[in-house]
Amino acid sequence: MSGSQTLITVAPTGAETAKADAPTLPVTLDELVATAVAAESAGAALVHVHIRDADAKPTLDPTRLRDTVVALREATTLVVQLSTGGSVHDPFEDRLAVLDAEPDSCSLTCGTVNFGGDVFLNPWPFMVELYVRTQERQIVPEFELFDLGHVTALNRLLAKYGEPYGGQVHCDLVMGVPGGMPGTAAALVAAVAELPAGASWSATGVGRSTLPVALAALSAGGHLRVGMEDTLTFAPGEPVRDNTQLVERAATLAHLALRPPMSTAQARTLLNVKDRRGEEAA
Ligand code: KMH
Ligand code: ZN
Repeated sequence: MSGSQTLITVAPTGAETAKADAPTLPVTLDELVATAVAAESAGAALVHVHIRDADAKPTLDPTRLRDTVVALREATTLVVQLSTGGSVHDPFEDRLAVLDAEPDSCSLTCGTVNFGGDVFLNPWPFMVELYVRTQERQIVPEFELFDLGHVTALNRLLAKYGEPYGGQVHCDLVMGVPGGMPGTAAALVAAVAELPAGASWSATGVGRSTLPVALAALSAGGHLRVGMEDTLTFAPGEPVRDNTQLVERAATLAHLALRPPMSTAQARTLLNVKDRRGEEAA
């Protein structure tokens, strides 16, 4: 599936880090839009979005989500992907309602996983409900795979409920979460071997597994996800400056691999996202 170019996803915020602990974490809409603009210039083609409330706490507020999608579409040509994972504390109904904001894409995690001292809940009935809604709403799901068993659940989902909207199965291996699969080349190869034929995939290494996972992904034909949702340390003892620094490093790696960053137009074609640009005013 490799293709000749690399889709770089930026995941700028996440739900776990406090602004006080990472001052350049984008938590306001203005900060998020500025981050997205810079990320697009640096080579990103997709933005994976978590938002914060007025107190910089994670939220799935429907109005804020919709405003965020509109603002990102106005300021960039990035594929806009909303997180349906939210934080480990978000109720299922709120996570399902994320689709009302009409993003191009949404995350869909294929199973429950221990998440440090918490549990990230994704039971089968929730997965099914979310998947069917993506098909009805014509939103491209990105299947988040935190563990090898999640790949099994993905294959089961596709077998029972058919292909995703757009027809392209696109996955992200989220590796190195305390409780999920390790961020190693061996784990990446094992997971990729079980993906459905023709699937495209990126990989994310959390924390210190960022670089090993990125290098393994490039060598195995995969795409890259980077950002402050996953990585706050650029090198031992050196905090990440900002999201742009991580996207620039990913772009450099992609160029070194002779698989340069994909444009946003190419990403839209790869994922077959519905063109919703221009619909916002309604
Ligand atoms: N914040 C994690 C509990 C997703 O965005 O879909 C879930 C997460 C996955 O980040
Ligand atoms: Zn996320």
